[in-house]
Amino acid sequence: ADHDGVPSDYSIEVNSRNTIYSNEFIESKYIYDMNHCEVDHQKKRVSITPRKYQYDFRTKRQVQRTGVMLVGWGGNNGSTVTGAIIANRDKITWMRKEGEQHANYYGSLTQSTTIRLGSNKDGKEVHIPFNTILPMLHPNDIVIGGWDINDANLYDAMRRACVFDYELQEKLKAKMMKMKPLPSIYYPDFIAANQEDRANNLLPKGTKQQDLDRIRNDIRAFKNAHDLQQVIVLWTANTERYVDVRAGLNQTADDILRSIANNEDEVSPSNVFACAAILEKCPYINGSPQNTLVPGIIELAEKYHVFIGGDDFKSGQTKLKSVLADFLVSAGLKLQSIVSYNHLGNNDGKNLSAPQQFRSKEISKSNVVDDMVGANHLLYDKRTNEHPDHVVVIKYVPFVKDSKRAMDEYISSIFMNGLSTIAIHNTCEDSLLASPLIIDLVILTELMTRITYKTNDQEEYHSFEAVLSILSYLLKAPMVPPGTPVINALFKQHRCITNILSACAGIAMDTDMLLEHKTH
Ligand code: NAI
Ligand code: DG6
Repeated sequence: ADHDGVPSDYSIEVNSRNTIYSNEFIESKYIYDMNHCEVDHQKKRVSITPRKYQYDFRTKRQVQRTGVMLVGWGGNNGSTVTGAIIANRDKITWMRKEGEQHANYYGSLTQSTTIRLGSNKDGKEVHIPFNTILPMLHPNDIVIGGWDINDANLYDAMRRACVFDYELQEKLKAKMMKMKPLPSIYYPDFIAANQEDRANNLLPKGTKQQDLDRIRNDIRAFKNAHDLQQVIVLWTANTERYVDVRAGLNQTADDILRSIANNEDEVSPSNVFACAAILEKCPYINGSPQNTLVPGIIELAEKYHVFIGGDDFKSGQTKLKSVLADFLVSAGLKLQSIVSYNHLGNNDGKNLSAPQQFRSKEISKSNVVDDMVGANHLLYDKRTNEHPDHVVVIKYVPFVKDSKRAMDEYISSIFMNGLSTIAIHNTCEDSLLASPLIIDLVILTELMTRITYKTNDQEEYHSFEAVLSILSYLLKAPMVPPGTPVINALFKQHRCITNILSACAGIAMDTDMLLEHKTH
């Protein structure tokens, strides 16, 4: 074999003056090379000045005892990720017509992918499991809890989801029956009216300020009950409609807290959850498309030095789109039209059958090729803001349940104005795609809370920006710190994660040049 694969229980050690290990930290020095460019349109010249920046990274080695509180715990994603973690932790096996099945973490970047480190003395490529590059939380150790407006216990929720095989459901029954979501916040105006009959597990009627205080209390109680060092709050509840964004309502941290105190109608449940998490110094991740993380909440997170991330898990169709569009445009083919159809029959599909909730999803699904198109002015005329037609259709078809159908057509202009049409059909359990992303979001967010950096001119170590753009790979409409570029192309997003983690570990990052095999 040309590869030397390293098992998950190996640790890595970097032999370099630039990496120092102590009991508490892994410290690395990293030189970041960047080209500063000046474009002089009059002289028709680009002048480039390569510059070097030194970063000192410091990663705490001790993984924190971490819990995740899912908003929408009793939903398809919530019950699927919970059952999967228990099944993996308890090494559950089950039978179906194809034979015995074993629990796994397929689809998880941190658990089921590898990173190429380099070559050994025989010239064999050495790959390590992703989760060995730096100390990382193991999914089996994540403590799960959360809220749902529906009172089903997690066993009933899992049965309702129709995702797992019957025998697996029965083997999970004893543990999942005992898990019950906490009562939650329900402001009917924000999710589809067709969800009303689900809302039977609600906080006592009160003001939005009382809701905020109760959610904060729940977070504290969960942290204490499980003796946790870190709690991450993650929204996997129904897609809400967009909230208005305007001065006085939610443009600043003071605005949003005042709006909650004033019981403003335009404050959504997810706004309240995000504020509660931040005020409790817990990272908040938005797995749905709505614009929860309004400027005021971003400012609040910055003020409290708490990480936030979003929006909307990037699971199947969009993940492929962010590869295919990148492939086409990078190949010099002019992508002209993308039409994406979905039909699905789960509760998410039912909620999205209402226009305002569909609109939130349509926005997050539609912007995912902008960076690739924007980066190629040879194909797309900047002056006319030329871009491909892009249409997204979602239909609710109850019979197919969680087994979502995704059909896409991509049409590109090719050499000498020929046309190339690519059609794709994917059938897949939606929750089996989203659940590993929830796991990765928790693991990477926990890791980021242990990493600090300083540059040459800084005395103190700092955390990364509050908006965790490193999570972009996992999200359809990645949030980035205000004024910074959004990257949707999947492999750029992937390299961003592996390169930052390599820098923190003090490892030379994989440039894919393989010069050692191309030179004498
Ligand atoms: P689901 O409808 O099965 O689950 C959502 C749960 O949230 C329900 O149990 C509902 O009762 C609960 N809920 C609604 N409002 C709530 C509130 N204010 N507080 C607490 N609980 C509340 O949906 P599913 O399939 O689990 O998806 C969850 C979210 O993730 C949706 O917004 C969906 O658009 C998003 N998503 C899903 C992806 C997937 O592949 N499954 C991918 C990308 C995003
Ligand atoms: C139908 O589009 C329902 C949605 O919630 C999607 O299933 C979900 O956003 C996943 O979309 P994608 O494009 O990442 O597969």
